[in-house]
Amino acid sequence: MQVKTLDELRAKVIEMDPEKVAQLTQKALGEGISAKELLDQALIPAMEIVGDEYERGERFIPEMLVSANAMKKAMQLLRPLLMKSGAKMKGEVVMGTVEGDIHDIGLNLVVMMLEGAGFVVQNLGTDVPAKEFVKAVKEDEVHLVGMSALLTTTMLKMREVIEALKESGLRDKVKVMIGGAPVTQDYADEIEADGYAPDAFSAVKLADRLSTELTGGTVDVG
Ligand code: B1M
Repeated sequence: MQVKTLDELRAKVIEMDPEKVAQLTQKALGEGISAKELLDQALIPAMEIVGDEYERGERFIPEMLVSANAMKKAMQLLRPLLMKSGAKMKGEVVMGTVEGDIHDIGLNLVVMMLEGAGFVVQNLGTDVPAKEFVKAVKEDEVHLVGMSALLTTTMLKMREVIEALKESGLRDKVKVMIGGAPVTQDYADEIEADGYAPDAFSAVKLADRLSTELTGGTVDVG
């Protein structure tokens, strides 16, 4: 039964049917399927298939967008579950998708998970230039800077953000974590980021580790 619902849900994201996606997400939750299972076994694999179809020329950008919106509908329903937590505030994170890049589904998922885990998150959104990250770190008691990139061209902007933090004398004040489909641990090492996470769940573990390294544990967040 559960497998059937997950199969249907995956299919409806691919078939660009946001209403049905919302209905099936509700149904799946009613069947006791967890938010993590929904993401890992239906929603994220569906977006991978959508991307593969686009790459093969079988799908156009507007269609990719409708599938993305279907996924967002599901995420609205998952949001309260992913954010349910009695955790204490662990630190402040500034998050954004780097300049030139408008992909925000992964970014928003990481934001929701971090908030659910007890971090205060300032979400700068998409297409964020280096100077905006620097401004946010300057203006607030920020502990972590999180950057997302989905394009091989825009991931290069992550290095610029780290360089801009160095030039502003802020690099040692924060830990920098990066992620997104084309990003790897090797790339994180190369640009001297403090960590890389392949998915939203490991992003929380990474943020916990980096935050503890920086602050020694729980901090007061204004
Ligand atoms: Co775009 N797109 N897209 N797209 N798109 C990809 C990324 C692509 C791989 C598709 C393909 O060709 N197979 C390809 C990139 C190729 C490359 O660079 N190697 C591509 C392209 C080419 C483009 C355009 C250039 C197309 C064009 O205009 N010719 C264009 C670029 C626009 C721009 O940004 N300037 C474009 C546009 C779009 C849409 C607007 C139509 C839409 C985005 C809608 C939106 O986000 N609001 C879109 C979509 C939907 C995709 C795919 C299909 C799905 C992305 C997604 O949401 N995945 C994507 C194919 C793919 O990724 N397989 C594709 C689901 C999401 C949950 O995963 O974002 O990877 P992801 O996030 C994960 C992890 O990566 C990680 O955790 C998340 C959850 O597990 N993570 C982090 C992410 N950030 C993290 C940060 C962390 C830690 C972990 O710490 C800070």
